[in-house]
Amino acid sequence: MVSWGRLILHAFSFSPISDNGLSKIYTPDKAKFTVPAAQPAKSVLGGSNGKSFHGPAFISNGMQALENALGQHQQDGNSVLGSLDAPKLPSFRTDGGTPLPFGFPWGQSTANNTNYYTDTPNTGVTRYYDFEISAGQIAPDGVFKEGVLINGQFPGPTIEANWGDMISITVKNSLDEGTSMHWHGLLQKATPWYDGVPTIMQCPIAPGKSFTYTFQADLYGTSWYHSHFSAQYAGGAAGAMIIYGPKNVDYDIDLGPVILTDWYHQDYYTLVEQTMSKASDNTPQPASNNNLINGKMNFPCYAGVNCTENAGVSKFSFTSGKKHRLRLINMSAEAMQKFSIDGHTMTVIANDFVPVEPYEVAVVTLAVGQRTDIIVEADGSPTDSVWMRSNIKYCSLTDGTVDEAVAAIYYESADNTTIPTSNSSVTVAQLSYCNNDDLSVTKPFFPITPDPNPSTTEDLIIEYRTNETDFNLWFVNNVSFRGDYNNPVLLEAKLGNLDFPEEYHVMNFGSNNTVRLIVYNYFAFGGHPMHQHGHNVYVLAEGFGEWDNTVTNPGNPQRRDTVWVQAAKDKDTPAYVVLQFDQDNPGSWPFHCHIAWHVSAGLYVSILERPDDIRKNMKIPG
Ligand SMILES: [Cu+2]
Repeated sequence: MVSWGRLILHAFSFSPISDNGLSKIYTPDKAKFTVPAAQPAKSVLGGSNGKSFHGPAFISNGMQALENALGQHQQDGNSVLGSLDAPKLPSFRTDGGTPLPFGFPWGQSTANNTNYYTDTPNTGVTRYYDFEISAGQIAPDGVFKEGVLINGQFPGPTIEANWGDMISITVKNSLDEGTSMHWHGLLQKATPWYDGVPTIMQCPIAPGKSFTYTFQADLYGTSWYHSHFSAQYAGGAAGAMIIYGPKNVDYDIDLGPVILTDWYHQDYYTLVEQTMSKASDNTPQPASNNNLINGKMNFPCYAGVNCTENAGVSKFSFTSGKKHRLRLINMSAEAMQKFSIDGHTMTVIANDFVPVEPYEVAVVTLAVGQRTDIIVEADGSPTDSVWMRSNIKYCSLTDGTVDEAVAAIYYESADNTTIPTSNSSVTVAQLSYCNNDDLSVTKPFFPITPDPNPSTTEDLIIEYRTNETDFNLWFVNNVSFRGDYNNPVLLEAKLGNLDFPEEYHVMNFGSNNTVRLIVYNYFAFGGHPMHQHGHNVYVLAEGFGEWDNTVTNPGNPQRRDTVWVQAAKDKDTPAYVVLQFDQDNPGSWPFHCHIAWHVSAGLYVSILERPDDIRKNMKIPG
């Protein structure tokens, strides 16, 4: 239900059909709603050969030790993640002439004395990386497939920088199709042309060509980078990006990235074709075959699959009595990940790039694109071994064979080949609750009060419909996005061309100081992780039906860059989230669903912010 009061107000304050892509007073066309094709019946857990395996890691029955049948290189190429050899992370980088005023690269800034949106330090240091994107054979779960690799690795290399460093990355495209790389969550305040999105601010990097992105690490914490070309990242073209900064909580050991990925045995382009098939073909959305932690999991191999049993799960080490930081990143194509560690509670210290007042959870929920940093106190005994788990059974599309990734955690005196026997105390109710932590508990550590009276408010209505040519597409306010690789929005805006084809779905918010977006999801079969480029958004409220104007924690609401909007209750009762951002970053910024299949089918808008500034002041490198 839309808020009629506000829409009528809009009708008086704007021309009802404006040329800025706003205020078209759109109401959902419920008669056109499409019900997605039914998923095939799920396999029994473990698949047709499940009786040949035991335990949550699907170890073949003869095996009584947790050993990796495939070598690290066969599983994940050149990646070192997921092995006990993976390096622990430092508090910050000290190489490359890092200055340490007052003992830290960022000087006297702390987590609670500095607004990181306005006061990024300048370290004067640049971190250089060379990435080559190429196709290559990997077998993360023992099933061999051609992945899209970065420097021959899956997951890709971990970027490490200090807050305030410059990062310069030359991306060489050795694929036979285009590519581009997006640095998820960074604001790109000085360099909006290096955000890495084809059709919005750059042309794709052509096969055989290179492109250098140079930008500042303007926020700190845990994030990732990924190809923003088609659904390439679902084939593997993604990695962790760690920006060291002030700590909001003390801990002893940084275990580094814990990357959670739903996994598909088919190539990503086959899956995109599947999602884009004719509506009358009644093809279901792709279902994942497995789930990975740091690029590893076993698969219960069955006849007809090119597969190695006991391929290997990831292993981590705990030191008893110490506090460990784990940097959880959901790099999935579709899955909402429900993460837990048997017998251990977790303290959340950051969501996305926003440190929060610490709070305890039994399960961490991460929608696609989201990150959560946790502290886990190793309060077991020195010989303990326990399972780490990430479950996708209830809130995601799986084929049922494997619906939970596991990894082994070994305390310092445990045998590193022991099969843990720990059990999870997480309940089905917790695993089937398909939403992030309540907004009332997620309070940013550095408080900011948003403008209670935003300059403009826009409703965004999400629908799933069959179009005139028999394709099932996502619509936002009656437009399904299609971009043009040759005419990126930012470059057009620089030229003063603000008349965009409707399917670019440019929403020109002009020079408004603050923008409020009320996002209504009318799709009753799933939610959407909505990712805002160029900003952290305030998350003011969420719920079902019509927003009652109540804001959660109005003095300091949750902020993040990827916000889950739940599934609608039914076609008359949408789910909503109320978001707001300050227009302090001139540029063209995608706001899109991060589910790979949804963004491919049009769930995408381009927010054009301060086009006058872009035209007059922006110096875009040629
Ligand atoms: Cu979506």
